[in-house]
Amino acid sequence: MKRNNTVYLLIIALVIALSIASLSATAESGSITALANTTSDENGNYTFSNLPAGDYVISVAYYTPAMGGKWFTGRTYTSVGDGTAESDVAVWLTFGSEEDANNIRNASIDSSSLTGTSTISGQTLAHKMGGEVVAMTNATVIISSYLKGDLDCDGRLTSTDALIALGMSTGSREPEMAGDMNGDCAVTSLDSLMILHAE
Ligand SMILES: [Ca+2]
Ligand SMILES: [Ca+2]
Repeated sequence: MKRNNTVYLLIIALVIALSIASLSATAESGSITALANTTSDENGNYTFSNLPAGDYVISVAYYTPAMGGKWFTGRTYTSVGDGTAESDVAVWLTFGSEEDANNIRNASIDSSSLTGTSTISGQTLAHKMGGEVVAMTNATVIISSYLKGDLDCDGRLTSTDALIALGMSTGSREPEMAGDMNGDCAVTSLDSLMILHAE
């Protein structure tokens, strides 16, 4: 009887610990720290300069009062070498949530690491109904650095990230290019293995 009680208490403690962990994960997901922000021009062009070599994610938010007011969001992963320029990095926008758009628009900026000489530039684009490509002008564009393979965004590569990548490779999760370790533009079980080995 006593042993049963102990097991019961342990299970309750585990459930509470897991709930707290998931709560704090939700609370953190809203805040984004970016290296820089800008607004795309009248042709949808954006440029970020003074970047050090590294892996970057570019996030875009756009609002249109048309159709009763709609938010668009988009994200592109890219890398740049030391002192080089990556041009034509397109960010494709689709209908997004107001919450995601506001997280991008309200991102806090820490530009202290912008001491490099690399440049990333491109266009913010969307497909009109019917497939025609349009440039999204005056969209909010932010750039953040990220650790390749860190799919739970905790700053480390662990077996959790490998499991998430495995889920992406089997189609049970939406693939994110942050999980593409070998740069072949797909998340496969090989990427999952590479994350596990990098641990
Ligand atoms: Ca991680
Ligand atoms: Ca890959």
